[in-house]
Amino acid sequence: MKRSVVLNMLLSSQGGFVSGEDISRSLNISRTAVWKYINELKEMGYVIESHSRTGYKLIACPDVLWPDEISLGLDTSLIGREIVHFLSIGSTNDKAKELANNGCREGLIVVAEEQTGGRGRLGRRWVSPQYRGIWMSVVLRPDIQPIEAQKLTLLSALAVSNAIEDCIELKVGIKWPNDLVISGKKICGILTEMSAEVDKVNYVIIGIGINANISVEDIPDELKDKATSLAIELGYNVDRKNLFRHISRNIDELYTYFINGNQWHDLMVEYREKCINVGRRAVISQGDVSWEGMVTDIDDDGALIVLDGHGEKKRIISGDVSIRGVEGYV
Ligand code: BT5
Repeated sequence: MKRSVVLNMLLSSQGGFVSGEDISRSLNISRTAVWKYINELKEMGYVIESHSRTGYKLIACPDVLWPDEISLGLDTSLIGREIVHFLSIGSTNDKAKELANNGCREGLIVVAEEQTGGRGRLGRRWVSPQYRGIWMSVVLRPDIQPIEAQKLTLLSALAVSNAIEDCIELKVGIKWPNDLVISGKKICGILTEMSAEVDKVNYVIIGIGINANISVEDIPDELKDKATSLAIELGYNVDRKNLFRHISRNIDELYTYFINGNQWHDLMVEYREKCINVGRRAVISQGDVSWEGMVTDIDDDGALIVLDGHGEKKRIISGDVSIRGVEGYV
């Protein structure tokens, strides 16, 4: 997209001026078209100084995940080759589903600054305040059996935890199957939804919610003891654009590894290392029934192996099961 190229030229000049002439020549567009793109960028929140003789200088970028900017340098093969952005939306998963039903390409990402109807599993609410997090959904079209789709949740949890660790110096743990935690509190949730026939997956939507720059005041009281954000843990705000690119790259890497038929077992070895549940007691809840046990392992299908009170091994598959620590969230 030409506007993105104009932005890239301004960003690359690192605070220097870029002449309208240079932009118009490199893009093969008129000076009026250059002016139009500059104005659009200004409307998007970019602060640009214009001088009739020297040209344009970028002074500041808005903290908004505009596709024009977050796609720059995104060298992925599949994930995020197309990005659809909203300042506010009900749920990015719902939008992604709609686009997938209309035949969008694999790897498309829907990202929003705010969700007014963000969803967790089983219809739970997902708090998604504006400009504070990364609320995104990825459309995948894997050639797998529906039963295998659960692997994509595990794969995504691993990819996103690696992406966060690429960007900040904190260890991220995985609370089986789909929560990412720092210091025993949740910083990210993943919601996998699928459209499938008996033996064929039409598409899978991976919805990812990351509390990047959420402040303590943004967290509802009832969640304060189990939710946190990267900014709260670090004491400063993170660069959401950089984090978004790392997430896309890490999912791209693990997903292409997976669909190319590589060793799933190797991913599970890594997942197990990051999983905070193994070796701990936990309360397993399924509908109205809850029981306590010792988590001993996760098998290669991603099922939790739990020793119940009678010393009997139970294999727990996610879905409608939730798990918490004996004394709290973890
Ligand atoms: C999840 O569900 O953790 C999946 C969350 C997925 C959210 C993403 S955002 C982009 C995409 N679009 C959507 O509409 N959804 C996805 P679950 O394991 O059911 O956890 C939900 C529970 O987490 C809630 O019942 C709260 O207790 C808690 N919660 C809600 N908002 C939270 C937040 N921002 N941070 C931490 N915990 C939260």
